[in-house]
Amino acid sequence: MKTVSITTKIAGVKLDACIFNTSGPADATLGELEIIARSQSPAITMKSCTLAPREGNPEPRYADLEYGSINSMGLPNLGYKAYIKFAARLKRKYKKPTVASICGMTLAENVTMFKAFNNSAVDIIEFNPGSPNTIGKPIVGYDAGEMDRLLDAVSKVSKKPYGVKLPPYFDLVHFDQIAAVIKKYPVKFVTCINSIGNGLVINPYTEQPLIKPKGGLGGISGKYIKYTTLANVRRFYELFEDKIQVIGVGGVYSGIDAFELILCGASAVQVGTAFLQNGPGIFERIQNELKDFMAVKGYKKIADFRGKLKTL
Ligand code: RRO
Repeated sequence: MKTVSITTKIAGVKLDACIFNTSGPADATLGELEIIARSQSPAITMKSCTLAPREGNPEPRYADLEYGSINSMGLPNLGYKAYIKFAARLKRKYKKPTVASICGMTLAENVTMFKAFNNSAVDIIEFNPGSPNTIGKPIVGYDAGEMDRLLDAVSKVSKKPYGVKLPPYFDLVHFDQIAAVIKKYPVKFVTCINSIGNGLVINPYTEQPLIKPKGGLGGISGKYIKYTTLANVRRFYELFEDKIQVIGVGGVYSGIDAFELILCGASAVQVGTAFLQNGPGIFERIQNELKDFMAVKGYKKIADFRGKLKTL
């Protein structure tokens, strides 16, 4: 077993394992981030941040479902300055790479935050134009023109390696359009996928939705979305010809789920709902399951099978 390695590199930053936490679940406060720091997650990804602190949407705004979750958190976060401080502290104490997630409300806000993170302990920036839950705001990642404008602006100021967390795409033309925009800029990776936006879960007994914001509409995550994750990872891996890395997230509960994403081309895998539902031990469990499955297959490192999905 010792001969199996699951180390990886994202944007040039070495990770001791290829399974880590995604931005969003239980990563908005220093206490929550320290729980991730003490787990086997090889990096610490922080909640998407905005210029000013935000309370987020009214509660209830999250519900566990049989096979995943629905959320309309509405970006509750402490404001970017808090995450600059947390990153320095976490780095000193735990020596793990930190990932900041930036989700500004306007182009100017995004530019301000990218500039500020240049002078921080953060190792990697994940730009998040894919949130489905900001009331009154469209999902920016579905507008190729707006993506172009934003990437142009942030690329001009960012000195840290950065990637983009994408919403899920469903139409092959949209993959082509977004990939063409991303290729124009020094984007190091894409993270596929954010939750599938604007699902509705209702309780037939109470005749009410499960969550309050937007009449019950929210992002769907967990096992429901794994096949959309696989398709998005695969398509972007092919379109980027491995020149821009892909991180897979969405529906990963086991080592075999992670294996499948890597087989489709992912260089690393993030865990969201499964972390919320199972606690921080999930990272070690998935890593061990992945190593066990690789040993069965005779693979010694993720490069042995990454992207090598066979054809029929
Ligand atoms: O905070 C949220 O409501 C949220 C965000 Br920023 C996101 O990117 N994805 C999501 O499912 N929820």
